[in-house]
Amino acid sequence: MPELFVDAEPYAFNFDPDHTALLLIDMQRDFVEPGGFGETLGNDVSLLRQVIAPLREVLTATRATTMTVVHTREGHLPDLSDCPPAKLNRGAPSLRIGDPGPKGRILIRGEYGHDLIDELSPIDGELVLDKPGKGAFYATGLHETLQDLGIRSLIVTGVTTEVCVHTTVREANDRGYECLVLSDCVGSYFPEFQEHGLAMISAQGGIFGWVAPSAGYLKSLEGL
Ligand code: C5J
Repeated sequence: MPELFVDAEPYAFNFDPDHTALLLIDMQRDFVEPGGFGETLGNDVSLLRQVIAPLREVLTATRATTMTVVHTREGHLPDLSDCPPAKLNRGAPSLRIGDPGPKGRILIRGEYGHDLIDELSPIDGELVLDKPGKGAFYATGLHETLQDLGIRSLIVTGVTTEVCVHTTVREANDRGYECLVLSDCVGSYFPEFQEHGLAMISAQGGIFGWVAPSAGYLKSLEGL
């Protein structure tokens, strides 16, 4: 497989598609649709929906390659045994994790609101990982799975930029993965966090990784 290049910040990102996975973080109804976890925390979920169209394009183009695709879902077991009290009791949301909401129990596995949005539904052969934390590497076996597949680089997308995307990129960086974050395929409820969250990844010579718009990634796939 040829090495591909993406024009990125702070400098070109190169990757071998056979050793690269596309990661879609938490594109769940609970975060991007009204009546879910994101809204119970007081957020305007419409801001995250801008990510859906470019991410769909990225997913479609990636499916035409041999690359690995991994979807994650943040959520908890119905008995909440994997939800630490510190997470359950944090803040003053209108509904807490596990409470019944319009899309089912908030952030609970198996509920309608917990599942991935229709626009980005996984297909056969794609991995779907349930995670109890913000980072995709915590208590999921993701690292072992990626190692078994020979993955060295990650194309990172999903929500939210400063929470689960950032936590995951930092975890990945410490485990030796090279991460390219697609700037228009990650979203935040806070425009200023979006801007600064992305800047923090590529600053200091790429302290956590690389950042580029999806157009650059899509262009690189034309080299296949
Ligand atoms: C949050 C996430 N924001 N997926 N989760 O609580 O970023």
